[in-house]
Amino acid sequence: MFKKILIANRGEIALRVIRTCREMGIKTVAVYSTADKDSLHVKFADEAVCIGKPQSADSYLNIPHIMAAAEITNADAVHPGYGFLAENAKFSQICADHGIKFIGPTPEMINRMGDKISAKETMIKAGVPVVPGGEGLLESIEEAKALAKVVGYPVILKATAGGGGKGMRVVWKEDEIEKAYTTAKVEAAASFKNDGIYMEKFVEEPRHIEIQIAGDQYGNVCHLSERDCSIQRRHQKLVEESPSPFMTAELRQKMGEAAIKAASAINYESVGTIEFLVDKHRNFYFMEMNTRIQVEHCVTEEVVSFDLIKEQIKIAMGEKISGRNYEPQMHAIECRINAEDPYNDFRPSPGKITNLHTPGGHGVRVDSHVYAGYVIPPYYDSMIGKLITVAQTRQEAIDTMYRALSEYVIEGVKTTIPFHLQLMKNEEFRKGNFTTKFLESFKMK
Ligand code: MV4
Repeated sequence: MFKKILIANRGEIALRVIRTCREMGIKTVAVYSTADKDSLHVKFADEAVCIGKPQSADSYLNIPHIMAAAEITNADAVHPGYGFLAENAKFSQICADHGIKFIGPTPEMINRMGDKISAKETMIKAGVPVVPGGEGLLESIEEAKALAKVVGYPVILKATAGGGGKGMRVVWKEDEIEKAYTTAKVEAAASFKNDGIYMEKFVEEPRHIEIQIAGDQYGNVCHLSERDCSIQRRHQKLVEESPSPFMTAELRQKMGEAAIKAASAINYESVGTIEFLVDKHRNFYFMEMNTRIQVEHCVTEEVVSFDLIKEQIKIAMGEKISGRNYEPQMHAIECRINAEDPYNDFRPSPGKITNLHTPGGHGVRVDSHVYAGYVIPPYYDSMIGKLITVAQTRQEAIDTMYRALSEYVIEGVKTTIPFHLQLMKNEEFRKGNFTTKFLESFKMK
């Protein structure tokens, strides 16, 4: 049993973890940068330790400072949240070396999935569908040209150390490949200190559908259905929902089975997500595995009535999972409320929240760390919170979302609320007719 958990994160996810710890009777330690001294996670935790200056590298990414905070407070375990150190194999290893349980996967599991070529090889061996393409790293422009002829244009070049969209190049015809190969390699080297790239067939206008899974220390793995995350802008998700409007019982069965195979292949322990690309014919392909709790975990919680943070902590304590899969019983939608100006290319808008009114009522959940008078620091991501609605049907969840967005008052900073209000009234969105390209043509009125 954990008596005390240190939360190596900030913002809404730190608060989210503290809330579950409270319910489980586990004491909490917050860590914070000097920019976050007035944050709610500091006030809500049982103890709080300042770990450095505002820049993430000096605080939330500073492993020695976080380990020192864990040791002086005598924490049994560390919850990394998402972002920051959540998928840092070195941090997971250092926690283990210090006898502090990292609430997440082992360093080996993080590394297996962190390198995209290695992840893809693992999936092929496990019988999980992957996008057709080359096996392993590209060694030369000539090899890239020859391979593209076999795979067929369009193709996509991806960084093996990448993920989340960085360092990718789509190539439509042979005369573009030389430049794409060179720029992808340079970008990969600059972003990841690893210039390895590989090739896949480019899947046009896909949907992004991911399967939530959980695995315990005894080899049991289950899935908790899907989330549709196709509403993204420059690889930033803005809206997520479950179930996916594109899902069928048959596809869920197949994708769920594939996700379980994927996680079982690495004996995955903790909660995690298998991301898939789904084409218009409902062919699906493994894209990446996220070895962490995700921002959008709440929509799954709402449709399967499950506290994923509690499950994650119980798994880390060595408890067994039930082993059965979970189907959506409701429909949930999440809108990310960011301090960004949707009328101005979603430009960040940090600053003081001068007035705040949070929506409520039937079917409404708000996960947020802000309050009236709170200053959103410019150093971290711009998320103010997440608004989640749940209802028996998608139409009702959308209508509740529109109503809740209309009640939300955030003054002092620009927010994404006007964008979400317009999206909830968009006919194609309401019909469930969208792919990852949807927002490219969406215009604010
Ligand atoms: C792709 C693809 C099409 N074909 N791979 C984007 C993030 C990274 N995880 C992989 N991504 C993509 N990989 C093949 N073979 C299209 C994307 C993609 C994308 C995927 C999910 C959600 C939004 C996206 C936006 C642009 C491109």
